[in-house]
Amino acid sequence: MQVVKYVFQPHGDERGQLVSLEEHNDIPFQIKRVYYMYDTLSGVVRGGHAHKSLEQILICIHGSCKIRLDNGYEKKIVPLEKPYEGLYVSNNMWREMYDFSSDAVLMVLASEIYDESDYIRNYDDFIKCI
Ligand code: T46
Repeated sequence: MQVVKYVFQPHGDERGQLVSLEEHNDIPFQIKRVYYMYDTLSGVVRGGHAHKSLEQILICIHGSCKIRLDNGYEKKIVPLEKPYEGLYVSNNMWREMYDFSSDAVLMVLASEIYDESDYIRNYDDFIKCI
């Protein structure tokens, strides 16, 4: 499985850093939704599902966490700990987010608006779909 990690360009100066993300230039899809999670409790595992068509970029803009990706054949663990790195997560990819630091803010750029019918929440159903 190929892990696609984007390294964005920080525009740093004496005041600090700024990262700008433009759809199609920096992000390989039209951004229809942005959401983020914070105050994640120690030991929590989020996700545990795949999507039929949603594509996303996960950016841990503060703190750190780990992402477990599973395409049904292979599993990979990807640490996210830099605010200028983004992990591309395609459709048909089982994902779990875990090992959140207490200060972690995980921001997600999504190619579609929220649609519960796009979720595959049962692992056996996921395996049948791929
Ligand atoms: C994903 C991973 C990385 C909304 O109302 N709108 C939204 O856009 C989202 C994402 C969630 N919600 C509601 C639905 C639930 O009542 O927020 C609650 C928590 O959502 P969920 O349990 O799906 O969160 P995670 O962290 O398990 O998964 C999320 C995304 O849902 C999912 O698409 O890929 O982050």
